[in-house]
Amino acid sequence: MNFKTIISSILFISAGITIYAQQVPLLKKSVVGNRIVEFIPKGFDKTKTPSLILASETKSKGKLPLDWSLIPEFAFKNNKASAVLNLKGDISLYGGGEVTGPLLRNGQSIKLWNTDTGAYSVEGGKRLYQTHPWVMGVRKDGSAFGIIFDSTWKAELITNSDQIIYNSEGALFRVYVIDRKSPQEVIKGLSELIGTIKLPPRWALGYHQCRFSYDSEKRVMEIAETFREKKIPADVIWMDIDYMQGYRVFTFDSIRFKNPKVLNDNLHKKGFKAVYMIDPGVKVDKDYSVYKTGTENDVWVKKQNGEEYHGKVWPGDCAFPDFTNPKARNWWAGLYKDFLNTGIDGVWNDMNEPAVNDNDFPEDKRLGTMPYDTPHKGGGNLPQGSHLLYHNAYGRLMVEASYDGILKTNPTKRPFLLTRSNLLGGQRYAATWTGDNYASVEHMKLSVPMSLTLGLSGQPFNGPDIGGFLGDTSGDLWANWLGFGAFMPFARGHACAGTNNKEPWAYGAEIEKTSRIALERRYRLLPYLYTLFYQSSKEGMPVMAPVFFADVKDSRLRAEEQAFLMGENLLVVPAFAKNPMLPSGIWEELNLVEGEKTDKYQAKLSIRGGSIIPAGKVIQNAGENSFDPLSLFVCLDANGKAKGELYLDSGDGFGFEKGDYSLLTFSAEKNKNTVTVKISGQQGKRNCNEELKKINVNLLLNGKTYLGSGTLKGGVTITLK
Ligand code: NBV
Repeated sequence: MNFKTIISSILFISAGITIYAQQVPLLKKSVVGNRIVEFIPKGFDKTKTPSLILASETKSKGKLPLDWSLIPEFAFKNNKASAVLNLKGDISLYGGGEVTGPLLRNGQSIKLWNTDTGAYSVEGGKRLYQTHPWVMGVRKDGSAFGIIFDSTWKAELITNSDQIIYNSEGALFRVYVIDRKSPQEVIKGLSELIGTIKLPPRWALGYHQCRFSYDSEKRVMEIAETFREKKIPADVIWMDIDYMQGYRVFTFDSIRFKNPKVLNDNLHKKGFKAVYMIDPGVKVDKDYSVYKTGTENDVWVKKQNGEEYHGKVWPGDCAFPDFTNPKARNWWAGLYKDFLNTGIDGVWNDMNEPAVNDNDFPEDKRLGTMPYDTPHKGGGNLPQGSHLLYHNAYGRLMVEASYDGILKTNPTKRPFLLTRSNLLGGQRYAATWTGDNYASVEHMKLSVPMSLTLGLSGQPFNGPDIGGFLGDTSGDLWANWLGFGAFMPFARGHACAGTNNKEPWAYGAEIEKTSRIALERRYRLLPYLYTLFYQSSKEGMPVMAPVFFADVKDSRLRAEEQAFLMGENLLVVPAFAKNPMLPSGIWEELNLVEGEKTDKYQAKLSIRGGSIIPAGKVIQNAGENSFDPLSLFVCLDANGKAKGELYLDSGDGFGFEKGDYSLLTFSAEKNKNTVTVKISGQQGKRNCNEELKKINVNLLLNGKTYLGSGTLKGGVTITLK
């Protein structure tokens, strides 16, 4: 046994005593994709550790390449399985999903036990709402690898510079290792295993306004109207729990929300969409239809003695659907029909760790959920199992059921679902936000690495509560946060009950102006953002990417976590950033709307040499026509060339799957003193000649802007003077 093996055997530390774990030999190692290897330890049993992470079962495509060096070692002791990957050389580690702390994960550890953690206070922020047993390593030369521990058992993930250690509290599991030439290729490999997001409706990329809670129809309409009066772009108003009748899910308060259909219609007339919250806990009330039908269909989680498990959440005593059971998922999906038929556009699943407020059992009073030994029924591909196995998958299974229900109700619309809890791979069903942050500069800064890490863990559609959820928000904090939050994939302002008003106009005229500018910039960039989401839905690339993606060999950039990239062509430097490490090469400042340059809160935007960024005009909601005209921002590389893409379709529905979309490739080339910009490729059947009648080109060269305009067919030629 060498030193490393001894260390990797010391995996279990209980009550201060170190117990040596038993090494477990490999049963099978096989190639299951392009430089993706599956490792199965001897003794692995699918009925003890089912996969809830992979999008589909893998197929063996042959034996390991001879040069393959990344081989995990498994161990097992006292019914607890673990795995270690020994690392060689200087490696930058990333991933782990929803985490606090730095972007660069060397020397970090997290607990994988989905937890309701206000202000990220539980266990010093090491335990959050989601589980992503995934780590990516980037070597000095820019090549990279990633590892999935395919398990949902309660666990701990340690990322030391020389070892990645995963200690679970359950049975043996499979491991997947991807080893490719760049981190981007590794992320693609990850999505080959866990799938990608579905293309969201275009409106979901607009600005979202939320509060716990806009507590009456009247207040909701006031908020919507104020956005339009003040010409601050926005797409969505959110209904938090107070719209419900006594916190009963799938009901509406009979006084304050007595006419949801009328409310939703009125919102639609103003160009808004309406998203409503649904929690998993169902009030125990024999006269409440959801509880009644749930009981009739035998869907509830039951205790070992066969009685219904009850736990306290918002409505008092609640029963919880056992989402491991296909019958329960089906029943749950069915509840969305009448609910959504009131004109609701999107759903927000909260508290689905599941958070339970009253548990009190010896090992850890703050685990905040049902007891470990609570049985779950399973069914279909899922075995019967304890809460210790299924806890981390509860939110993921809930959003699968919710997604199905939303799609079944409105089969011609793309579902929009937001979830607080999830599991690696759960991006297939829902977008996410980073839970209950605090209105502080610290949490504002933290929101960048948190979102980046989720993006590097297969969840590109994410963002924080802009402005901070808990505590009062000052105008200064709000403006700073929105100044860069406007460029995050999911952009929603939210506020906890009892805190100050946090709408863009709540802080006086100056900050209102700042907010308008920030959101106008986002809305001008919607064509680019939508294109990024399209690409992400195809290949899994993060929409918000770390700066080191711009040059994976530049070791200076590996820890940069103030600035970030939107796609790979737009650099965003938040106003708070102090001495950020920025990529070298050609980058030109991008200006989009009047007033942004003199506003101290706006993030600085730069476009990368060699790229073309498509933009629209300022619109008030994503449903308006962006393209009159289409603007192309062009920044040439050292060879005088640039290229870029624009994806467009009807913005909702599934016509794009049958070809009703257009993916345009633009290219620019400098020849002596002229630069010509033209379409160099087009995919899809959508005829966009009418939509994109006119093109304006902004050529950004050596700090100057050259303007030109023309048509889609004819292209644009600019003469440099
Ligand atoms: O439903 C109320 C809140 C919600 O606003 C927040 O975004 C969630 O993370 N919810 C948690 C319940 C508890 C809030 C203290």
